[in-house]
Amino acid sequence: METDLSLEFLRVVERAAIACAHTMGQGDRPRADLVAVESMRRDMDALPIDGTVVIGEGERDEAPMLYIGERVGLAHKRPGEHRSYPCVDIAVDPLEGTNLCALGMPGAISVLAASDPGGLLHAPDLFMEKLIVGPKSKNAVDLDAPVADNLRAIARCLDREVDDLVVVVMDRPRHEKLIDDIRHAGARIRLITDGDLSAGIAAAVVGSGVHAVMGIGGAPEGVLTAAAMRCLNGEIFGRLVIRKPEDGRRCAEMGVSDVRRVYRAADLASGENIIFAGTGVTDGPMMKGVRFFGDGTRTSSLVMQTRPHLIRFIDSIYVKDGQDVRIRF
Ligand code: VTB
Repeated sequence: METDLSLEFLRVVERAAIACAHTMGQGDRPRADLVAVESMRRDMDALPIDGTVVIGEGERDEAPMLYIGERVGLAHKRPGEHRSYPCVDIAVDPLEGTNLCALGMPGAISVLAASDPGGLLHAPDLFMEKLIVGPKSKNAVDLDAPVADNLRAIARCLDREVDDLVVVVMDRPRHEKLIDDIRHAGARIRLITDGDLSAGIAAAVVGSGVHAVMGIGGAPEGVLTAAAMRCLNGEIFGRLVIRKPEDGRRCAEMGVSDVRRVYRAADLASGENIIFAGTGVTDGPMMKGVRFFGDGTRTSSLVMQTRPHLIRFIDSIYVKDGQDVRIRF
């Protein structure tokens, strides 16, 4: 896969973020999601790729666009053309944090990850137990260790006390014991209503004020987090949560044989060439939300790749045509 595709992917997430940012705070979740999906789907087809969606909006019968297995890109738009386009597997979340966008709350982002074929796990749409940490702590924690042990290990690696740590946890009844354990160990907690992917990215970046993410969230978001960790040298430990027999069957259909396996970033996103692109929809820890200023629109994004290894924080201004627009630094 040619990694100079990263700026093409940037445009895709920027435009999806702009599309759904118009719906911010309207309380209309389906619409917020739909406009992001439509935008991403349209732009994806203009890319010079032979793409396959491996993580998308759902199965073909439940999602009209960006369904798992959908072929996207110019290779499919212009099938008669005898040009070859690079084969790329794509994981998308056009609006990660639909609730956040619909309620105008912080942390909604538009994201995608891409890899050479086979480089992103085809994760079933189940829950995943997650432990996400930054580069310094990644070799000192264990998904099965007691929470207090992991917190002590992270504190040691970061050269601070446990009560200096901030752990992000999604505010859900299923996390009652986890939250108790973290409080008991003395660490601080930031409860979020949604969006463990954006919190996971923050955990891998020094200076974000987040030192770990713990708890159960979506498995597809886990794969996207893994792609980001590959670029940021952070780590995600993840294990699928099987709650009913169908979940096991679903895993088998998707080729997951060992459901108890603890995956790490390099298992969930194993491709040599990984690209990750995300744009803030509402303000978040790493990226500002979309700002409309009459004569233009400003976006804040993170575009990363493994080969060459490059992290870019990108501030873009889409300027309206035909006007004497002044650009502010
Ligand atoms: C999780 C989390 C996501 O939705 O998938 C969550 O990983 C859904 O969990 O970041 P619940 O079923 O408990 O609501 C997000 O928060 C947003 O997509």
